[in-house]
Amino acid sequence: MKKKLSIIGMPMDLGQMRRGVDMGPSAIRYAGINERLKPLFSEIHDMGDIPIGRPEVVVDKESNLRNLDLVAEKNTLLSEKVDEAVNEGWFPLVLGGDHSIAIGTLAGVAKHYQSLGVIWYDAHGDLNTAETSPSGNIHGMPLAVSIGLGHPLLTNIGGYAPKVKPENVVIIGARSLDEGERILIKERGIKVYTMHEIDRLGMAKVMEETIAYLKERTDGVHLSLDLDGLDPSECPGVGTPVMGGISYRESHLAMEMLEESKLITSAEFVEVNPILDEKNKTASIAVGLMGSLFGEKLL
Ligand code: 6HN
Ligand code: MN
Ligand code: MN
Ligand code: MN
Repeated sequence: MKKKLSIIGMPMDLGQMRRGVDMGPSAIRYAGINERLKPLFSEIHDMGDIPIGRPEVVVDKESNLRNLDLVAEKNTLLSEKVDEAVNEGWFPLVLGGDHSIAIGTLAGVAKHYQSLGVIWYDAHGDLNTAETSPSGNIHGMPLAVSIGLGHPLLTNIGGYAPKVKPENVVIIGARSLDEGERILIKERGIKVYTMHEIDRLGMAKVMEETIAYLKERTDGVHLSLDLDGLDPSECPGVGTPVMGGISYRESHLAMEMLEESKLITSAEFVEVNPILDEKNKTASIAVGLMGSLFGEKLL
């Protein structure tokens, strides 16, 4: 892990329809991110939030994508901030916002690596395109966009595509996949640990395999952690909850193993929606997981 941390808030809710996820960065800050991570870094810069404003919802006529232009525009701003942080030697930690923000984070990060890996910790695949999406919501598409599939306004952010090779992606926690996503996973050889494999192998084995797999083929790994990857009984503050998820304990172990591996070079925590949460529980879990990811030790 790098010694200097740059926190970038991305209060964007334009990639889906439920209000409140724009308050995610505030909820995570309120849960004590700075205090918790302070002992783990030599320096922390909270860069504040990317300005999103309160724009009107516009569905793109041609593609049927909700807020296409705005999601592209705001993600471009994010990608520039992330790029700058990496250039200056800071570890970028982005706070969402809905998962469409991964488009901007990855656009800012990927150009710094020959062969970036991605861990997509999520109940969903986020591998839809305009053609396969059941909702038109861009938060269901960022992983597809990052492997170069989707609207050019999104895939070309930062002026290059794709950001990641499909074989450099590992999805962990999947339990809700749309038909088009299943096809894509098979066609492109994306590695997926569904809840079935997590139950069967245990999280320790899943992480051992993931780490060995990525170590062999990547020179940096981005962690994109959607809080809906965890079970809604523990993380109720998310817009698209799916029962039967990863536990807090398993997630904590996963983060500790990632820390030991020293593989992770950037991260984002997304989909925290304090309006749907109970006493800021989901944001608090996010901060706890960050503690483990960045090397917090009990003894
Ligand atoms: N997320 N597969 C569904 C869709 O609308 O494409 C749900 C996506 C959820 C996205 O949670 O980041
Ligand atoms: Mn997601
Ligand atoms: Mn999800
Ligand atoms: Mn532990």
